[in-house]
Amino acid sequence: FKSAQEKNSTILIALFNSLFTAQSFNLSVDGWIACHGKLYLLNSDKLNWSSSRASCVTKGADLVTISSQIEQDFLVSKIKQTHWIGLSDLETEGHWVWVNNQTLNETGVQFWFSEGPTEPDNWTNQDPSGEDCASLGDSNGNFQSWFDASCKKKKKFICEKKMLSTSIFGTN
Ligand SMILES: [Ca+2]
Ligand SMILES: [Ca+2]
Repeated sequence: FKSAQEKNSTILIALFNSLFTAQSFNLSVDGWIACHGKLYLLNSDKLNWSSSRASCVTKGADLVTISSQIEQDFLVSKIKQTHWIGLSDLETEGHWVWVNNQTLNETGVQFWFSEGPTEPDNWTNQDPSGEDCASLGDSNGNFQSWFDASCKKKKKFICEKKMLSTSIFGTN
């Protein structure tokens, strides 16, 4: 037989579980979409890169980190316009780092545009400070690749966060 204390903890755990499940469910209804244990939000507001990141952070998330072909393909299938992603070379020109501090070598995948002019090109014609922030897709309909762009540009953006509970989505 369980002690009263054990019973209380069991009830507490059950309460927490239903809370988390309800929250995950609500978040997915509120525009968060689930894929392989992560939740993504495609924001239709257009903000510059750092404001986009701040907006994700206020939602308990961050700009998306793309670390696999599966993740890239999933996001490509969801967008029809250019979106900011969580990749920049703001600290050191040419050294691209994700918002979770992983480098492209560490994640092992990169999907820069390479048909014709190769990205990243740190183009300075529009913004003399160059291009230090990465987007998935450009304004010419190339949604399958990454482009570096001026961080001051206003774009839609993708937030990502870990799923709080896998109980209703399975354990992938
Ligand atoms: Ca740059
Ligand atoms: Ca560029």
